[in-house]
Amino acid sequence: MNDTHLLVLATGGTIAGMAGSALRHDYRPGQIDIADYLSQVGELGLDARLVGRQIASIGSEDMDAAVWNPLHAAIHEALDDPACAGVIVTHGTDTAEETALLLDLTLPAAKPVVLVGAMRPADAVGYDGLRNFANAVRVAGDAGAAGRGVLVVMGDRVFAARDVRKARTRGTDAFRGFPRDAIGLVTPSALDWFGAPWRTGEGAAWRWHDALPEVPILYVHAGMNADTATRLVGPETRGLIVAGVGEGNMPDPLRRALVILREGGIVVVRSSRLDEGLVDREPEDDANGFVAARALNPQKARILLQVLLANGVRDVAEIQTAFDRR
Ligand code: DAS
Repeated sequence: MNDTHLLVLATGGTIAGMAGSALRHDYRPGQIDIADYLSQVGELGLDARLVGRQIASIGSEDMDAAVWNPLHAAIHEALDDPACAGVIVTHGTDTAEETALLLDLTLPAAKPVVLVGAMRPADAVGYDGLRNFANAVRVAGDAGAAGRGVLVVMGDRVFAARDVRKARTRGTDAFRGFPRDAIGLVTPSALDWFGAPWRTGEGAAWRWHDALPEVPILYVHAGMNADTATRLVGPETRGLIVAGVGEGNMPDPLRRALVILREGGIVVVRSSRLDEGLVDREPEDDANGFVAARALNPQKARILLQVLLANGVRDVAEIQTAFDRR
């Protein structure tokens, strides 16, 4: 008997959320467990054998190492299991981009790993979760999804982990990619890829660590006082992400305070608080000892820096190379 299957790892989120009424705006995420969810999905008649496992039942605003560690271990095990063709992770949309990048940096690209969520709870009028889930099954079951790293499926579109971001608080088209937009279009019955896989045969880029170093984000604004930066940094802080204005800019007193922190061993990365903010390296970065985040937004720059630091990478040039990589 062919026991090839897709593993579905559930973490909660709006895709498993319930409002108690089809018209209510407020709701509770993570209310439907994966066994019940998969029995509803069974009625769609999807061409796939789905095996479910509950990892957590949280809103993704609470996502942290307590969920990431068992999630990563379960995916790793599934990637080693010849009977498992791919993995789907149901996830809240608020921090899906962070989990996607963290997994992308630390997992091999041999089989499809797909995150999926919903913008409306399961009992809402126009629930988008079932369609997104059916789309995720199509993507995770497609051999052409391998070699593209971790993917996020939302609103009939497929995004790569490095590009994806939640860009709107409401609406079923809340996700977009930057600098590259969707890399595929999907419906429950069709899948079109734009371009070829780019990570074919690649192993994990970085080793997994159960505990990641402390890296706060400093959100820059007009009239900012340099003390805000020093107050943010504690004895455990190893790096700092600056969500700068425009192209990662900041007031000069703040820059000087960050240079002192840098000299004390804290890695400083300049990103932008703009939604589509490309921050390139500038000559002053050499003098300051800063890193430019390129196309990563502050929350994703934080994940990359945490993974690099956990892997013992401290050298600014080496860190810059990891930020430059597509
Ligand atoms: N409750 C939020 C979350 O879990 C929103 C969502 O899932 O869409 O991220």
